[in-house]
Amino acid sequence: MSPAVKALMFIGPEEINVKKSTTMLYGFDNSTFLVMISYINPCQNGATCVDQNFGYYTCQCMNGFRGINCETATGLTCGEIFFQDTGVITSPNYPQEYPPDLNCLYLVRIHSAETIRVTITDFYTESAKDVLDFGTSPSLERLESWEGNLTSSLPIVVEVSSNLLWFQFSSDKNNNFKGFRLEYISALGEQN
Ligand SMILES: [Ca+2]
Repeated sequence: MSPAVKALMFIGPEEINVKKSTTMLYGFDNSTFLVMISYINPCQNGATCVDQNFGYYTCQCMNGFRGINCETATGLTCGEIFFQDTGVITSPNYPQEYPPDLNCLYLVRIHSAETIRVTITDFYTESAKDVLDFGTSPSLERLESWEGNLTSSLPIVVEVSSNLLWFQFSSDKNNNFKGFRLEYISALGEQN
């Protein structure tokens, strides 16, 4: 929440896009009297505030949020629960481009498994914008996070001691790519 300081100029009819003022400073520059206003970041939920002309701004929302100030959670847009000992999870439309504004949650629940191995066989998303997060239950803590073009690092293998995995895939509003494909298998699945 670092304040951005801009010259007070013109407040037009789009008041909803004008930053809330918190501090006023006064000063002289030659013979011109300047009024400065310190602003707080009006963008919510981790969004980035981008200054526009005349004191206006826009918010670049984090994945999963929308609205002028990114105040609205979009909720889940897709997902699936997997119960089998082995399976394949892909991004929507794979290997075609995934849609924008995704917030997908995939769960893998193998009741009697002690370990599950995940192998990412394909991964290409927009760097820093379209992200696959990965963790295990009961903790919602993120264990891994992948984004960008990981083609040269494939396959990526992760083995965890858990019988429940979660993957959350989110994309922003533009620049869509092929997405991801991963396989999971438990020790039970390997014995079959
Ligand atoms: Ca994107």
